[in-house]
Amino acid sequence: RQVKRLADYQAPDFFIETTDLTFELAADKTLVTAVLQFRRANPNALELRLDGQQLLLLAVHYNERLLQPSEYQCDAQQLRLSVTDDDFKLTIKTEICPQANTALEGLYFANGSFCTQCEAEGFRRITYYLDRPDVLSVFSTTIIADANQYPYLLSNGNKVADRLLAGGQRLVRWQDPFPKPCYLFALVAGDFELRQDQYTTKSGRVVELAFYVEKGQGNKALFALEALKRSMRWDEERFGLEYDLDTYMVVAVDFFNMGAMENKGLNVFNSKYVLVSNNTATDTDFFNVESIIGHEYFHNWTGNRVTCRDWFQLSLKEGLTVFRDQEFSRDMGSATVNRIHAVQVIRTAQFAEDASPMAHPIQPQQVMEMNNFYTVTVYDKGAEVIRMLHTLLGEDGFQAGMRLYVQRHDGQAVTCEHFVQAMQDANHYDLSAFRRWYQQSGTPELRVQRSYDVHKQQLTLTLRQHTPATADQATKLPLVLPIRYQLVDGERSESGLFVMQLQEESLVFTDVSATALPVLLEDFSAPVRLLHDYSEQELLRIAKAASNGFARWDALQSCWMLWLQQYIQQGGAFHLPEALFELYATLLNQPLPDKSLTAELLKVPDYGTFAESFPQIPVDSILAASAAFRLQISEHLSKALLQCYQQHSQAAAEYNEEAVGQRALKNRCLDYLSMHHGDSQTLLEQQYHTASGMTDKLAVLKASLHSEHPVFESLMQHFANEWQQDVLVLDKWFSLHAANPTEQVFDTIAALCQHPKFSWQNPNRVRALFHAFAMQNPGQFHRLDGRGYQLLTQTLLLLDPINPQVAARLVTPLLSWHRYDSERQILIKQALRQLLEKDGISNDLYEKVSKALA
Ligand code: HT7
Ligand code: ZN
Repeated sequence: RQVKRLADYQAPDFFIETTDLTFELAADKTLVTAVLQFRRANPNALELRLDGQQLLLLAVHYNERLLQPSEYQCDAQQLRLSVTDDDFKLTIKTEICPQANTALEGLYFANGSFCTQCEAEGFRRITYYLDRPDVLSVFSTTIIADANQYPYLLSNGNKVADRLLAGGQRLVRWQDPFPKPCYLFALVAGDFELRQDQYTTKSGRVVELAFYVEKGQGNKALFALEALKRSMRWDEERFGLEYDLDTYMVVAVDFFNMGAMENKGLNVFNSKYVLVSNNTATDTDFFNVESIIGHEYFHNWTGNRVTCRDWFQLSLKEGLTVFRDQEFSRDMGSATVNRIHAVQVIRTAQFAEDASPMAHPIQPQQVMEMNNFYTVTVYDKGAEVIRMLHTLLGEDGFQAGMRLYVQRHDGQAVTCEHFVQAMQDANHYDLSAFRRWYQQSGTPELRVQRSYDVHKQQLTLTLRQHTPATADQATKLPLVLPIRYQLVDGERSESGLFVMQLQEESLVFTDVSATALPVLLEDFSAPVRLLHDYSEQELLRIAKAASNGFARWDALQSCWMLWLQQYIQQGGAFHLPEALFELYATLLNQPLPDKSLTAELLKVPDYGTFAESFPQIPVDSILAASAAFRLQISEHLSKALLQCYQQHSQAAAEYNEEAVGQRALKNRCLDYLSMHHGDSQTLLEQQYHTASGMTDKLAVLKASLHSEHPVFESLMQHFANEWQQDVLVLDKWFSLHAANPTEQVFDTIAALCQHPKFSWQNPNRVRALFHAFAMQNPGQFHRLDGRGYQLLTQTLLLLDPINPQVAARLVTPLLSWHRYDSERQILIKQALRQLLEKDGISNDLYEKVSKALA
């Protein structure tokens, strides 16, 4: 199997100046005619090699001449022909079968609509092409389809023709004035409900906004439509970037491999990230819709106008765009809680990826299947790297860098190096050492040692950084670490930024008392693991007193790790300290103005967070400790929890910061209260039946599941009856079942696979069941009889031939077998071998499984 390397990059031999596509759409047989105007870029290139997969080639014309099969070579991957002219036209006619396309890459037909997904390398499943992001072409698209069945025929850019043809067919033609790589091409055809609006840009351009959603769901798109307008305004105000076409279309579809896709002028979204209403969606769903709508919109500049030279540069657009969407979300809601959630992603999923066989830098150096590199490292660590640049350069310096980057590279396909260079040039700031973040994988450890000189009243911090070897890279070098700090010393507080460059450096504070406490890495100013020797008392002091909410939360996180270790050492005899209960009582009696933050502070970390602090994960101890911690809190604070619950039970049935915070706090209390089965039954039932929205309903189900409350079964039954027809809501029900911590889960999952709404072809359904099982049910997934691992393995064997991209994402929890005890290691490796031995395993799955077993 073939591996591609960044080091082997070569500029294209040919460019495609214009791409004129005609689609004659039918679900079983679509004809694609591509008229491609080529220009030679490399005078020495004598052969043109076009990518193509799963295509039936019908005819090739060179200029106007029909080529004979002897004049070209065509195999399962490429169409090759010799060319001597500098400028020439190829007309390529192919046939594809959209309804057989269950991989959902290229052009597929599902749920009555045609839809495309071309990133990363899906366009080659539509026609023979130079399917690489550094070939930018001006696209025109003609779509011909049955007028009744497919009233909406959409593609990128502006509509330039629309007419009825003989035989009930309709023809629509689109032109996109902006040259683009083919991964940004999109086509959608179907029958939808349309919601429209307008947005006037700061320079006065009127943009037509159009959302195409399933019939009957139009009202559920209104929040997304408003979120789009907020994104457009925000990007103008914060980044000075304005929209550039006259229309912006969003289509929501049910069958989609990921969250959404930023195709030029025609975003395609997983319906889960467009359709929300108070009744059917939780506050988290609303948050996700706003953030993903923003993310795809922000790509118009960071990704589309300035795109990637090759796929090794994916973080150029994704890291930067995640940074932009995080900043947007932060401006729309609780800044602190947004940061906490982003940091949790890094500390759990990203640190885990660094420790896994799939470890890679944000700019990967080699790839077998590009779809496997849409990772939390490229996206979220990539965003942290951009954030560090922002910290080093400040908002003004960062924006100056952005302006220079866009001005230099608009209309180009560039590398991460171009981005860093623009930041460097705009600020006259030497970023040479900083660049290492792009090529070095792994989680740096930053160890802090304190020493206090009583005579000089001087506190010295010795900082040492070390990045352990990763599966892909043995040797590591020191990195540039922007360390934001705050010194808490009685009434005095000093804050600043220390830029660490070397393996070991010192930070000295003078005129400070012996009890002065430095809070390091405020707001997680660098994506590292901080190792310190702070005592429980010191950490609780920060948790109580720090002015920065993030620092308070972070200190508590460190406390929880200490308590977990103590629990493991002492077993059931361990009791949480009185000081924690005092702190929690204060928070419950007088919540902070930011109630979402209060709810975060009151939370026992979840399994994934605890697990990530161990090189070898003590599954059973973590589960036992978490349950014990929750029980102790619920017992010690039952009165305060109930009071706080009651005080915050009247949140407005709206999505706004205050109401979201109230619900988060109330439902945190409910989660603890549900531990007392007898006392909480009425509370749970009452909240469930009188809930003014999905957040409160789901909170009841989660709490009763979490505490194995007998009311869970009957409420789940009620929920199923109520929401049978709404698949997005039903997905929540599937996931809850899959997270059932009892052995019953295996029979339930087997039964749910037969549910009329379950489909192996639909990624949302599959994820709802199996992602939830593997990620939210550690007790059953990691069973010592191997039943959990086998369930996932059998699922992957079935799913891989249907949708390799989704299968390869689901395999992730099996890759880190080395993180478990020897009994579990044997079981997981056995499961991985079963996968590898399967005939015809996809490249997607093969790359991950073979690395895990190497
Ligand atoms: N740029 C997109 C990444 C993507 C994707 C999206 C949907 C389906 C398959 C996909 N493969 C890659 C999404 C984004 O980051 O905005
Ligand atoms: Zn993106």
